[in-house]
Amino acid sequence: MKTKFFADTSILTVKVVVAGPGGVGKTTLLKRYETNNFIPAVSTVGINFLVMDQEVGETVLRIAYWDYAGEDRFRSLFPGYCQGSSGALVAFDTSRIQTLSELPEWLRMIREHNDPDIPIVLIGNKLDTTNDKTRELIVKSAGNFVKEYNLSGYYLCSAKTGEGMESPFAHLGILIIESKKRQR
Ligand SMILES: Nc1nc2c(ncn2[C@@H]2O[C@H](COP(=O)(O)OP(=O)(O)O)[C@@H](O)[C@H]2O)c(=O)[nH]1
Ligand SMILES: [Mg+2]
Repeated sequence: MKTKFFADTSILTVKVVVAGPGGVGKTTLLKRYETNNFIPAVSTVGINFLVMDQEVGETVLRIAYWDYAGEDRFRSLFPGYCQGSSGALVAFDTSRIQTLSELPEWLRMIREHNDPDIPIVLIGNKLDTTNDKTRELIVKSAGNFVKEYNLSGYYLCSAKTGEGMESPFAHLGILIIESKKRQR
Protein backbone atom coordinates (compact mmCIF):
# COMPACT_ATOMS: atom_id res chain seq x y z
CA MET A 1 0.00 0.00 0.00
CA LYS A 2 1.53 3.31 -1.07
CA THR A 3 1.06 6.20 1.28
CA LYS A 4 1.55 9.90 0.57
CA PHE A 5 3.09 11.72 3.48
CA PHE A 6 2.32 15.29 4.38
CA ALA A 7 4.14 17.40 6.94
CA ASP A 8 1.22 17.24 9.37
CA THR A 9 0.62 13.50 9.01
CA SER A 10 1.17 11.72 12.27
CA ILE A 11 2.84 8.35 12.09
CA LEU A 12 2.07 5.83 14.77
CA THR A 13 4.33 2.80 14.92
CA VAL A 14 2.85 -0.33 16.44
CA LYS A 15 3.52 -4.03 16.65
CA VAL A 16 1.06 -6.71 15.56
CA VAL A 17 1.71 -10.32 16.40
CA VAL A 18 0.61 -12.96 13.88
CA ALA A 19 -0.07 -16.27 15.57
CA GLY A 20 -1.53 -19.70 14.99
CA PRO A 21 -0.49 -23.27 14.29
CA GLY A 22 2.25 -24.05 11.77
CA GLY A 23 1.17 -24.47 8.16
CA VAL A 24 -2.02 -22.41 8.28
CA GLY A 25 -0.46 -19.86 5.93
CA LYS A 26 0.63 -16.99 8.18
CA THR A 27 3.84 -16.26 6.26
CA THR A 28 2.07 -16.63 2.92
CA LEU A 29 -0.69 -14.22 4.03
CA LEU A 30 1.89 -11.58 4.88
CA LYS A 31 3.72 -12.12 1.58
CA ARG A 32 0.43 -11.72 -0.30
CA TYR A 33 -0.39 -8.58 1.68
CA GLU A 34 3.06 -7.17 0.94
CA THR A 35 3.35 -8.04 -2.74
CA ASN A 36 -0.24 -8.82 -3.81
CA ASN A 37 1.09 -12.11 -5.14
CA PHE A 38 1.00 -15.74 -4.07
CA ILE A 39 4.53 -16.54 -3.02
CA PRO A 40 4.90 -20.09 -1.73
CA ALA A 41 6.65 -19.50 1.60
CA VAL A 42 9.55 -21.52 2.88
CA SER A 43 8.82 -22.83 6.33
CA THR A 44 9.49 -20.11 8.90
CA VAL A 45 12.25 -20.69 11.38
CA GLY A 46 11.82 -18.47 14.42
CA ILE A 47 10.34 -15.23 13.19
CA ASN A 48 9.66 -13.06 10.11
CA PHE A 49 8.99 -9.34 10.07
CA LEU A 50 6.98 -7.21 7.72
CA VAL A 51 6.50 -3.46 8.07
CA MET A 52 3.54 -1.93 6.24
CA ASP A 53 1.94 1.51 6.38
CA GLN A 54 -1.81 1.84 6.59
CA GLU A 55 -3.76 5.08 6.48
CA VAL A 56 -6.49 5.27 9.09
CA GLY A 57 -8.21 8.66 8.97
CA GLU A 58 -5.60 11.31 9.73
CA THR A 59 -3.08 8.83 11.01
CA VAL A 60 -0.54 6.66 9.26
CA LEU A 61 -0.22 3.43 11.15
CA ARG A 62 3.17 1.89 10.63
CA ILE A 63 2.60 -1.72 11.55
CA ALA A 64 5.42 -4.15 12.21
CA TYR A 65 3.94 -7.61 11.81
CA TRP A 66 5.76 -10.22 13.85
CA ASP A 67 5.18 -13.56 12.16
CA TYR A 68 5.91 -16.24 14.65
CA ALA A 69 6.71 -19.82 13.63
CA GLY A 70 4.06 -22.09 15.11
CA GLU A 71 6.28 -25.12 15.52
CA ASP A 72 6.14 -26.58 19.01
CA ARG A 73 9.87 -26.40 19.52
CA PHE A 74 9.71 -22.60 19.32
CA ARG A 75 6.57 -22.15 21.39
CA SER A 76 8.37 -21.44 24.67
CA LEU A 77 9.79 -18.27 23.08
CA PHE A 78 6.37 -16.96 22.07
CA PRO A 79 5.47 -15.06 25.29
CA GLY A 80 8.61 -12.91 24.98
CA TYR A 81 8.01 -12.26 21.29
CA CYS A 82 4.35 -11.33 21.62
CA GLN A 83 4.89 -8.71 24.34
CA GLY A 84 4.22 -5.09 23.49
CA SER A 85 1.70 -5.83 20.74
CA SER A 86 -1.08 -3.37 19.95
CA GLY A 87 -3.08 -5.96 18.04
CA ALA A 88 -3.04 -9.58 16.96
CA LEU A 89 -4.00 -11.63 13.94
CA VAL A 90 -4.66 -15.27 14.74
CA ALA A 91 -5.03 -17.64 11.83
CA PHE A 92 -6.44 -21.09 11.21
CA ASP A 93 -6.59 -23.26 8.09
CA THR A 94 -10.09 -23.74 6.65
CA SER A 95 -8.97 -27.00 5.06
CA ARG A 96 -8.05 -28.27 8.55
CA ILE A 97 -10.83 -27.00 10.81
CA GLN A 98 -9.12 -28.61 13.81
CA THR A 99 -6.51 -25.81 13.63
CA LEU A 100 -9.25 -23.53 15.01
CA SER A 101 -9.35 -25.55 18.23
CA GLU A 102 -5.60 -24.99 18.68
CA LEU A 103 -6.06 -21.23 18.90
CA PRO A 104 -7.23 -20.83 22.52
CA GLU A 105 -3.72 -21.49 23.77
CA TRP A 106 -2.31 -18.77 21.50
CA LEU A 107 -5.05 -16.36 22.62
CA ARG A 108 -4.31 -17.07 26.27
CA MET A 109 -0.62 -16.27 25.77
CA ILE A 110 -1.35 -13.09 23.77
CA ARG A 111 -3.74 -11.79 26.44
CA GLU A 112 -1.52 -12.78 29.32
CA HIS A 113 1.48 -10.87 27.96
CA ASN A 114 -0.33 -7.78 26.63
CA ASP A 115 -3.24 -5.54 27.58
CA PRO A 116 -6.00 -8.16 28.00
CA ASP A 117 -8.27 -5.98 25.84
CA ILE A 118 -5.87 -6.13 22.88
CA PRO A 119 -7.83 -6.16 19.59
CA ILE A 120 -7.65 -9.61 18.02
CA VAL A 121 -8.92 -10.52 14.55
CA LEU A 122 -9.39 -14.13 13.46
CA ILE A 123 -8.41 -15.22 9.94
CA GLY A 124 -9.56 -18.44 8.28
CA ASN A 125 -7.11 -18.94 5.41
CA LYS A 126 -7.04 -21.27 2.35
CA LEU A 127 -10.65 -20.51 1.48
CA ASP A 128 -9.79 -21.65 -2.07
CA THR A 129 -9.72 -25.24 -0.81
CA THR A 130 -13.32 -25.22 0.44
CA ASN A 131 -16.66 -25.94 -1.21
CA ASP A 132 -20.08 -24.48 -0.36
CA LYS A 133 -20.83 -27.20 2.17
CA THR A 134 -17.59 -26.93 4.11
CA ARG A 135 -17.82 -23.12 3.94
CA GLU A 136 -21.11 -23.27 5.80
CA LEU A 137 -19.51 -25.23 8.63
CA ILE A 138 -16.49 -22.90 8.70
CA VAL A 139 -18.63 -19.76 8.87
CA LYS A 140 -20.61 -21.26 11.76
CA SER A 141 -17.52 -22.45 13.64
CA ALA A 142 -15.63 -19.18 13.18
CA GLY A 143 -18.69 -17.15 14.26
CA ASN A 144 -19.10 -19.24 17.41
CA PHE A 145 -15.39 -19.04 18.14
CA VAL A 146 -15.38 -15.23 17.90
CA LYS A 147 -18.25 -15.05 20.40
CA GLU A 148 -16.84 -17.63 22.79
CA TYR A 149 -13.36 -16.05 22.90
CA ASN A 150 -14.51 -12.45 22.60
CA LEU A 151 -12.54 -11.61 19.46
CA SER A 152 -13.08 -8.48 17.36
CA GLY A 153 -14.24 -10.40 14.29
CA TYR A 154 -13.31 -13.03 11.74
CA TYR A 155 -12.44 -13.01 8.05
CA LEU A 156 -12.19 -15.88 5.62
CA CYS A 157 -9.64 -15.45 2.87
CA SER A 158 -7.16 -17.10 0.56
CA ALA A 159 -3.55 -16.06 0.36
CA LYS A 160 -3.46 -18.11 -2.85
CA THR A 161 -6.17 -16.28 -4.82
CA GLY A 162 -6.09 -13.03 -2.82
CA GLU A 163 -9.80 -13.31 -2.03
CA GLY A 164 -10.78 -11.45 1.17
CA MET A 165 -7.19 -10.49 1.92
CA GLU A 166 -7.43 -6.76 2.63
CA SER A 167 -10.28 -6.82 5.14
CA PRO A 168 -8.66 -8.38 8.23
CA PHE A 169 -5.66 -6.05 7.97
CA ALA A 170 -7.85 -2.97 7.42
CA HIS A 171 -10.20 -3.87 10.27
CA LEU A 172 -7.38 -4.49 12.73
CA GLY A 173 -5.77 -1.15 11.84
CA ILE A 174 -9.02 0.67 12.65
CA LEU A 175 -9.38 -1.23 15.93
CA ILE A 176 -5.83 -0.32 16.94
CA ILE A 177 -6.43 3.39 16.32
CA GLU A 178 -9.69 3.22 18.29
CA SER A 179 -8.02 1.52 21.24
CA LYS A 180 -5.14 4.05 21.23
CA LYS A 181 -7.69 6.89 21.32
CA ARG A 182 -9.43 5.28 24.31
CA GLN A 183 -6.10 4.98 26.12
CA ARG A 184 -5.25 8.64 25.71
N1 LIG B 1 -4.29 -23.67 -1.16
C1 LIG B 1 -3.72 -22.74 -0.38
N2 LIG B 1 -2.49 -22.97 0.14
C2 LIG B 1 -1.94 -22.00 0.92
C3 LIG B 1 -2.62 -20.78 1.20
N3 LIG B 1 -1.83 -20.05 2.01
C4 LIG B 1 -0.72 -20.77 2.24
N4 LIG B 1 -0.78 -21.96 1.59
C5 LIG B 1 0.21 -23.03 1.61
O1 LIG B 1 0.22 -23.60 2.92
C6 LIG B 1 1.55 -23.99 3.28
C7 LIG B 1 1.94 -23.34 4.60
O2 LIG B 1 2.06 -21.95 4.43
P1 LIG B 1 2.96 -21.02 5.38
O3 LIG B 1 2.73 -19.62 4.98
O4 LIG B 1 4.36 -21.51 5.42
O5 LIG B 1 2.28 -21.33 6.80
P2 LIG B 1 2.73 -20.81 8.25
O6 LIG B 1 3.47 -21.94 8.89
O7 LIG B 1 1.45 -20.53 8.99
O8 LIG B 1 3.56 -19.59 8.08
C8 LIG B 1 2.46 -23.59 2.11
O9 LIG B 1 2.63 -24.70 1.30
C9 LIG B 1 1.63 -22.51 1.41
O10 LIG B 1 1.94 -22.42 0.02
C10 LIG B 1 -3.91 -20.58 0.60
O11 LIG B 1 -4.60 -19.55 0.79
N5 LIG B 1 -4.40 -21.59 -0.17
MG1 LIG C 1 5.52 -19.25 8.65
